[in-house]
Amino acid sequence: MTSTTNKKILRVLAGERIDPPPLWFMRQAGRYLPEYREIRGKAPDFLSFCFDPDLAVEATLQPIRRYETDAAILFSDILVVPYAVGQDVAFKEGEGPVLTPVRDRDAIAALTRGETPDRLAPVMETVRRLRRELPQDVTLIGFAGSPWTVATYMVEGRSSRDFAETKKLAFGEPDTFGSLIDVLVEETSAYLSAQVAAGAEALQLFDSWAGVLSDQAFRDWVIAPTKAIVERLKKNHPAVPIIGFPRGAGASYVSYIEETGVDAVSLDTTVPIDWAARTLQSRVPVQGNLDPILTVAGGDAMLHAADHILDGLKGGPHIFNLGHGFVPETPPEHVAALVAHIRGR
Ligand code: 1CP
Repeated sequence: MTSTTNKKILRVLAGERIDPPPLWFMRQAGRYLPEYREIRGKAPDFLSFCFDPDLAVEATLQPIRRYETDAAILFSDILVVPYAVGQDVAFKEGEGPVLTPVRDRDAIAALTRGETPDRLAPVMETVRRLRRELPQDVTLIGFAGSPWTVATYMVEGRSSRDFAETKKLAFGEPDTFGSLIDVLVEETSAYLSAQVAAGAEALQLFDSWAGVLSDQAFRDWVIAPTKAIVERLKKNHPAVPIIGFPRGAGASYVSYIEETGVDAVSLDTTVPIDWAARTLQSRVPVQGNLDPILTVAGGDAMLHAADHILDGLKGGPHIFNLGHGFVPETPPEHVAALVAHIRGR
């Protein structure tokens, strides 16, 4: 396959095999980097940080300077969408996100619709500036959370282990829960479309909690809304590739690929590489899936695991990445060693 772009990530997403594969890392920016911790205090809270284009651009560029990753991912968070529809969202130090729960028809009806791109204008400014400032071979990836995952935070009001409130609503009042998912499909599509208009060249949908649902619920709350978002984006921006990340989906990765229309999938840590090569990579380009904790351990364990992934996926289009984001304890030197190892093969 020939290509007119020098951006390796876009070439792989278009189906090309490149050896060694291009790479980027989920949560490549953020707390494990001393240079991030240094600028984090310049904003009063995390959302203000995300909405300050000077700081968000700088945070996005930090890992590019360190490792020359092949993609930059916009520095923001999936919870800016609940904020944009009018929910109270705060990030409490050491506690994570805290939201005023949305659990009934009235609360869902009270959400603001149709204003997400305007309310998130500072994020669009960040995207525009990044497109100007990034090296020309680096792909700019925009992102959003998928409706199911974002809905868990909106309904629970915080991070959860069992998602009991969200499941109670989804199973007990599917029409009510469906109306929340509909709002999220609409607003997330508009938000991602605006990111593309501002300069995002590829998009990733993070469905971090896709793996906690039974088969039918997965179809209703992961596949159907993702398909609706992909359809809307393809109508406006047919050439922009969409990477889906249904973390923990297991065997359902297959129906997710076949039914949503995503252009590529990000593999979580638990997906067996030989199965992924046979069953998933034969359908779409794949990204992943090093266990992020291996980058805390470092050394031979990390490099051998990376080799297993590189060898297993070398027969088709592959973007090297993690199976989930870096944790704050990750030594940046381990990441530098991993990048050198992959590029030196
Ligand atoms: O104080 C701080 O500095 C806040 C820490 C932090 C950071 C650096 C949060 C809070 N979010 C982020 C950035 C972020 N989040 C990015 C951009 C940077 C990059 O990838 O380099 C992205 C893509 C996200 C996405 C995100 N946020 C997800 C999906 C991916 C995943 O990790 O599963 C989720 C679930 C969130 C929610 C979130 N944001 C932050 C916290 C503490 C949480 C809760 C996580 C949980 O429930 O376990």
